[in-house]
Amino acid sequence: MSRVIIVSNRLPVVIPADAAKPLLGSAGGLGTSMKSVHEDGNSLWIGWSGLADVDLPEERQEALARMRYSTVQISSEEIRDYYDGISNSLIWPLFHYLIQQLPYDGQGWQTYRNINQRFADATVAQYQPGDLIWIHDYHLTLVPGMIREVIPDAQIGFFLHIPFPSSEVFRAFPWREEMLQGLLGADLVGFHTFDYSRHFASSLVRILGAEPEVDRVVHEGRTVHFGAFPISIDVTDFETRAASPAVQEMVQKMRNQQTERFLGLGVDRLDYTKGIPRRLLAVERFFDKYPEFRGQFRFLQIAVPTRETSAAYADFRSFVNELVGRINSKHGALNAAPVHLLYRSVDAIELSALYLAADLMMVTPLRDGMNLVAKEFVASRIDGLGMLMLSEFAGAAAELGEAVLVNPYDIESVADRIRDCLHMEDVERRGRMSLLARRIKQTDNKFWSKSFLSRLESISQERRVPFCSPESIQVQLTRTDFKQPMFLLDYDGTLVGIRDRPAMAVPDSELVDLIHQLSEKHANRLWIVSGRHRADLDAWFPNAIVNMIAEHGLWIRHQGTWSKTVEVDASWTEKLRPILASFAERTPGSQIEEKSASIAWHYRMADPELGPAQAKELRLHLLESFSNLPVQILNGKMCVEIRVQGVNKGITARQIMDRFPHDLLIAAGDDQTDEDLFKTLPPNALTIKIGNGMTTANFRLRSPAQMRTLLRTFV
Ligand code: GDG
Repeated sequence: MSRVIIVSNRLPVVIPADAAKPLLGSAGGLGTSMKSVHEDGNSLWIGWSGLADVDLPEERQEALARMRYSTVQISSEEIRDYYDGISNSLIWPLFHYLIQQLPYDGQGWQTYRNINQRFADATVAQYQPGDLIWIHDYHLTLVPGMIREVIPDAQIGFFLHIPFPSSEVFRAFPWREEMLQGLLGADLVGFHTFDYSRHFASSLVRILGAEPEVDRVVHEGRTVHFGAFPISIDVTDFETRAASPAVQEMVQKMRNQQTERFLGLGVDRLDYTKGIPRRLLAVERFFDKYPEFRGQFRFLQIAVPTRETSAAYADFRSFVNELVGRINSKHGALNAAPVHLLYRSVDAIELSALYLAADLMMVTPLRDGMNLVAKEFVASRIDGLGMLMLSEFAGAAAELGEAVLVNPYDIESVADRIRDCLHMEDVERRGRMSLLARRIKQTDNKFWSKSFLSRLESISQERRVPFCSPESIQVQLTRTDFKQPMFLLDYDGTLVGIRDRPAMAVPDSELVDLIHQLSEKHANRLWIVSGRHRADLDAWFPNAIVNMIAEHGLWIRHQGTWSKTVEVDASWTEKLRPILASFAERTPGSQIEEKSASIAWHYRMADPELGPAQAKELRLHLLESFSNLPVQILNGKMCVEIRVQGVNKGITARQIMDRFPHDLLIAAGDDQTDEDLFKTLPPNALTIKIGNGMTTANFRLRSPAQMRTLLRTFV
């Protein structure tokens, strides 16, 4: 396996400010899950030390280097904008669907950019060819794109540890395009669940106008893959700890001290996404409805301090405290409080003992990317007992279906489910827990990291044709001694931009002049090679000096006269017309275009998700029902075209090339029909793809404007 460069906001160590004190391991989802990758030995971890405005002493730096950690420095002012501001006050609540938590100004984006650039620079500085780069989480969404700019061939993976929200929510993010562009710098973007992956694809369609498939999208000539890679825990580690004498003794002690029959447990960072207030309200409601459980059930909430500098979190803490006070005064007795809130973290032994001692584990976040506590609880229950209550809104719910799933907003029902869990028969409890345990054992954290990294490594290194400039193509040309260049130029998307309606793509006078000048200077060697109906091209270039191939090669206009290249039977269009008409009817904004030997359905103006979905269905339908007809189905840009077989741009271009002498071929195009042309040209031809997408061309330009710049040099 190649070396892995792990890049995350924080390094997984706590570095005491006092240089004399030793480094400590830090708890937390990301750190523990990536631990196995780092422990395998062939990796380097880049991250912030956790100490702002501190230059680490040399011995510290050396100790970190020995552990293969490399630090990125961030000042406290930058932390305020990049970490507390954009990352935790804007992206965190928005991605957890808590739009009302967003601050009004959301300042700090420039700092977020700068820090992302710093992480990218630090990675580039350490990079060696062959490395796999794995970037983590919402603090660093721009880093993939920034690294890609400098190392176009790098293998870059990105994993998001929080949910990716529905595109309807994501679109509220002020720098949404920039963030998506940043993420698309990766080769593989991983999420916890298929839902998040689907939301991401939807945002690509709606915000960038991209055309993703279910697990990939072509972006700037590269295929970017995305998908679900549910994170997990070190199951064996939790099982072993649960069986250890230290934990077993502690469990015994807890049970002996407990006066109530049942213990309920919550373990979370004290974050507003974790659903602690509603969980407490459900416990209150449970005591209201089922008073027989007073003195029989105690609920212990471990609330780990988090992001304490933020005002929102301080207010939240006092709100939770008040709630606990209210419930205890309502349902408590002189010597017993039914709810116990511990505002601190516990050590690993205590945590395992609590997981084992609990009769009911309540994991009821309002939203959670995955939630590892749920998995840790299951792994710790080596006795096969206890019950997990899990929010439908945690990513873990997609995997842990045998838990008691609840809607945390439905307090009444959560209260009822608490009672159901406590009353559950042991047979059912053991049945559910053993299925859960088996599942998480099969897919532990090693499985997670391996499947992500091997997918990243195996993503085929398809031929990458990067964007270049017209000038760099010219530089290549100066090395060629040519006198008679021949031009084979597609029209839509190559000489003019793609328009919403095909009829709007009229050439401007600058283009008409350019084509006239080139046609004059290079007589018989400039050809517009288009899929358009000949009537359109006739109307736009009436001057007989311009030569053209229309309808994908079916018609040729030379010196103003049209001739057909082959005789075709197009009676099959009769059969297709009603089908396309029904799709046009069902897809507002789409339309049909008819040519002599083809018929096309355009969906450029349709809804950006409905259009492509209908196109897929239409293609399937055509493949199933018309496979016996002599037709070919083409996937154009936002268009499905059915044309007669045996006619394509390449076949007709060959006739032209044979007929008119030339010593250089320059062909340009933007879609699949132009690939037919590129494929038939000799290897020394200069082929140019305009825009994104797979291609066999040897150069790629960004836009028709760049193509025109190149053509001007031949006038
Ligand atoms: C983010 C996403 C996603 C908690 N209290 C103590 C303690 N912990 C440990 C738990 C667990 C980790 O912290 C918390 O992980 P979660 O997954 O529950 O939540 P986040 O911190 O919000 O993590 C989340 C995760 O990233 C990974 O991708 O699952 O959805 O929000 O490991 O055990 N550990 C100790 N004492 C405590 O008091 N020792």
